[in-house]
Amino acid sequence: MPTTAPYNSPDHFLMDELISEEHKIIRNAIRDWVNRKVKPEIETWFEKAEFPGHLVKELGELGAFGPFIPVEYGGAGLDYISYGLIMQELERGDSGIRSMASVQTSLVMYPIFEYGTDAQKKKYLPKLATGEMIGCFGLTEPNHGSDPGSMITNFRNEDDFYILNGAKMWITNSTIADIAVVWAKDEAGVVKGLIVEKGMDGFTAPETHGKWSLRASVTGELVFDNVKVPKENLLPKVKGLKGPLSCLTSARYGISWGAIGAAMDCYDAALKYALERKQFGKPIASFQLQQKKLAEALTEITKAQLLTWRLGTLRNEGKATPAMVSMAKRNNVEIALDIARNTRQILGAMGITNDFPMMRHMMNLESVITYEGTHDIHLLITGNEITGIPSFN
Ligand code: TGC
Ligand code: FAD
Repeated sequence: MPTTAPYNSPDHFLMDELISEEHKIIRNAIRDWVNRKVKPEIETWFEKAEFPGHLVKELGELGAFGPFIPVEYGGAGLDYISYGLIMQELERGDSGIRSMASVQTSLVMYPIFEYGTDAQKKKYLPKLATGEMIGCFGLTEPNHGSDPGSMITNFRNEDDFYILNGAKMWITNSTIADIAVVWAKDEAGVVKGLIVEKGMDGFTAPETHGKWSLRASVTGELVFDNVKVPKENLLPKVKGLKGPLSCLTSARYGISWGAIGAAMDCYDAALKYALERKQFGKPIASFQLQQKKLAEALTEITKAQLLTWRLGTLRNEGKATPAMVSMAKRNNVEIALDIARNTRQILGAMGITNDFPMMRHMMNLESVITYEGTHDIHLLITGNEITGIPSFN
């Protein structure tokens, strides 16, 4: 059975010396909440394939929605290290909980804050920050995933409205969202963002079932059949693919921290088990092969921590490039998935049960390595950065 020993965050390179007292207070508050509210019940929600909706308001109270959005719009006005630490701790609980907060923060609040009118900011941001309102982000389509520039969802002018047609797929929060930030092409074929509200005629959001990953998160479609979207719902300050891609840069940044949280949780569970479980009269932690797995996990967690801390510092200074974010997202999700697989083996048969978190994290991370740009796409972004030659098409 899982041990009740307290949680010790791996900090082999004394990373805590690189963050402020305020950062530690924020991290510890989220960590404590995850320990009390997420970890004891997440396996049940995951097994039922249901999103723990009662946690949304609490996430809002904790400041997990829009931490870097200014206080005047309901955010917490924090820096990007704080945002990263919040994502790390939430994903230590479950990738689905972090997904909820990532989407709300980086894919809904961020574009409204960056590209919206003052009226849009005042109308939506404070309610999104408290969790009174839930948002989702529609970019991916049934036939256009890695290549969103080829999207066919479109809108045309009609009096005071735009008429929106098309469909989005694989959308986190779709069925529970009050608003959707939807990326669609105008009559000239230019990608623009629209805020579509639940209840608009012709807008439906069916749920996607049968996922073996992110089971404690809602995923679904967004279907637009001649939806009349008021013209004031257009995000006026951006056009072209850089609109949605800049939101992805923000979310990918958070994921690069989040993945470390999942890896930390697996490492912690495996270390405690290895010290308690005996075979051949000795703790299995005394066998070199198990020490190798633990030592490699700690090494990769430490490298990922250093990478994200530096990335966060650069993002605070406005110097983090999208290609840097891609490298960190790609690396950290890969090491987290490897750590989930390797630490699961340390537990032998016990590792396949839901008494321990490895299988759940492993299954979740299969989505995380796919969404927000697949593992392949992030490699190609790095290749493009090195050579100056895009090889996407
Ligand atoms: P490309 O010609 O390279 O770029 C078009 C314009 O966008 C700019 N740009 C970026 N801006 C900000 N951040 C980025 N990461 C950017 N990448 C590109 C670029 O400078 C250009 O600007 P301009 O001014 O010249 O127009 O575009 P491309 O069509 O060749 O695409 C390149 C590619 C393949 C890298 C891109 O399309 C891509 O990243 N594809 C992956 C798609 C993706 O990540 N989808 C994610 C959907 S949302 C999601 O998964 C949410 S999961 C949420 C959860 O539950 O946590
Ligand atoms: P495809 O683009 O069809 O790719 C299939 C395979 O081909 C991949 O291995 C890919 O790497 C490879 N490939 C594609 N192009 C190239 C290339 N040029 N060179 C080499 N290999 C290539 N989207 C949203 O808009 N909003 C959301 O909230 C959202 N939430 C999601 C939640 C979950 C649980 C999941 C699983 C996905 C979510 N997505 C969301 C969609 C996600 O972003 C896409 O799944 C992802 O971008 C990949 O698109 P695709 O699945 O269509 O795969």
